[in-house]
This record gives sequence, structure tokens and C-alpha cells, in this order.
Amino acid sequence: MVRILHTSDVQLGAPFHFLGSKGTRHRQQLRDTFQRIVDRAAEGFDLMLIAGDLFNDNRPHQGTVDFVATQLGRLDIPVCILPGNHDCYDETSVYRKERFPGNVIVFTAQPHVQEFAQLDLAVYGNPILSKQSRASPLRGLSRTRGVRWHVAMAHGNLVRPDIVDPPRPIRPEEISACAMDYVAMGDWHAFADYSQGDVKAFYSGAPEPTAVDQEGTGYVATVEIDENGVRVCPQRVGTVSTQQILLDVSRRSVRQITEEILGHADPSLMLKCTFLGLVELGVVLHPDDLQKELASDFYYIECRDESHPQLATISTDDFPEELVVGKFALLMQARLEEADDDSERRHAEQALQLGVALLQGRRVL
Ligand SMILES: [Mn+2]
Repeated sequence: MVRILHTSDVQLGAPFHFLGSKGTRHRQQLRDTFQRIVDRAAEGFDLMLIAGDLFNDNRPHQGTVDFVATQLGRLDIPVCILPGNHDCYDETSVYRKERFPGNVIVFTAQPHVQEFAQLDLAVYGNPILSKQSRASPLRGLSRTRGVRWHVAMAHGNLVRPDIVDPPRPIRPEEISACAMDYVAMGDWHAFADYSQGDVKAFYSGAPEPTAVDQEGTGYVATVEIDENGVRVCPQRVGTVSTQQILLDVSRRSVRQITEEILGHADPSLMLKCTFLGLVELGVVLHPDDLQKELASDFYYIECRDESHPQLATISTDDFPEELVVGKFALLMQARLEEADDDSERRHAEQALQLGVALLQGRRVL
């Protein structure tokens, strides 16, 4: 039996600007998780495949390159690296500038074929040559070697009816036609099975999320191949999870909204929280302030306000027309109706909420 550990999209060295002061911490988390993947690979695997985007770009700090070399050099099994779109094999490629340990094979030929006689197995793959490349990652790959097992690496986007003309397209019929025993896919960050016909094909997904809206990250794929077939399992390696929630803020105070978000508090969770619904007139939500206030209760929290003021309340007794607040509310309502686009409308809504709150004597700024 041959045992393969398949990972991809680690994106070591990414700056994670969106995480602000926590960016450094997440960069370190990616390293720690990669180190754990290497530990895992040392536990009885015969081969490690990295199906693209190991590095976030072609200009990683020397420390990041040295880290990768040290980690992969600890293994006494071969490691195949396929350049992805982030770390593409162009003139500036990190794989041209740097030397990696002897057990590491970087796939640079078109196509690259590497035979492992002791495993009776060959690995095939096309590196991504430029960030703009639109070529099929599986082009020209077929079982050309006289070994028992055939495995391909492919970094690109599976073509589905809901995704029109993606770059680096991997068409389902190409997967079945290549007749490999296994296709190790990279580029998508969620673990997923896209096997076609007799060919097993999986995205391993990224070991940690690199954005707040990524779901299904945190795994490597472990692959066992023998005469009984190919078995693929996800194995959890990640420490950070992501969640997106829609929060209806209708008839709720800022305090109630805060408490509801805190119900999800988890120091290993990246949470994206979108406010929806019709908020009471004069209740002002400050997503940025909420993010700051709740930052220590989460790995990362992002709040977006997509709620709208409840305009039906303008003509009630709370906003009599003879008072300034009533006149202001009616004026802003007219602005809202005249707004030409979403951003103008949004501005008018925010002005309405803020103005009413201020005219009611609340401290909101
Ligand atoms: Mn990619």
C-alpha cells in the first residue's frame, strides 16, 4: 500500500492586512500548522504532495523560505511541490531563486513527471507559469510511465455550471480522461471530493483560513492506494474556524445586539457578522466600534451593517412634524426616495439615523 499526504494553499508569508494587529499572529499560526502537517507526514506516509500556493507570493522573507526548507528537510520521504498561481513559476519565482533539500522535487517542466520506483508510482503535473495563466492544469497529462500507480497534481478551478469561464480551468471530463488513480487538487480552500468516473480527485483545502468568509478549511487529505482501490480521508490539522452569521437587528438595542454576538464568543473563531433588518429610528450601530470592543473575544471579528432605518416610525407620535426632529426625519426620508444609487441611499440612511439620535439628545458620536 502507498500512503500519500496531500496539502495545498498554505500561503505561508501572507500579510493578512485585514487582520490588522493580529496579522502577525496568523502568519505564525500558518507556520505552526505547517509544522504539524510535516509531523503528520512523518507518521508512516510514503509521499507528500503540495498542490500549489505553498507560499503566498514569490517574494517571501528569507526566514519563511528557511523555515520551509528546515521543515521539509526533516522528512525522509519525497515531497513534490507544484507552483500555484500565488507562487507561480515565472522569471521571479521563489523556486528559481531558492534551494530546497534533496528530498524536495519542485515541478517545473511542462508537464513534469517524477517516477518513484520504490513506490511503483509516478506523479505528473503542470506548474502554473504566470498569475494570469488561463491554461488547463491537466493539459497533456496521461499515464506515460510503466509503473503501477499514477497520481496527478493540478492547481486550478473546477468548472461547474455556476462558475463561468474561470482561470486555470479543470473540466470534470479532463479528470475522468486523464485516467489517474488520484488527482491532488489545489486552489480551493475547502476540502472537497470531485471524483469523476473511476478517477478519485480531491481538493485538500487550505490548512487554515486565509479570509473570514472561507468555510471548510482546516484539513489535509490522506490517500491510501492499493489493489483494493483508492481511499481518501480528510484529517483535521487546522486550529482556526470561520463562521458567518446574519443578525436581525430589528427592535433591538445596541446592548442586546452585543450580547447576541457574544453568544458566539470563541478565541479560535473568525466571525463575520452582518446586521440586517429594520433598526429603530435613532438607534445608531457603529460596526467599527463593536469590532474593537469584541476583538478580544474572538480570533477575529468583522461586523458589517446592512440594516435599514424603520421609516414607518417617522410619522408616529415620536416624531411630530412641528418639531425639528420630525422635520429632519421627513426631509431625510425625501432624500432617501430621491437617491439614485445604493451608496447615496446608504449615506442618507446613516444621516437619518445619526441626525435623529442627535436631535433626541443621545450621545452617538
Ligand atoms: Mn491558488
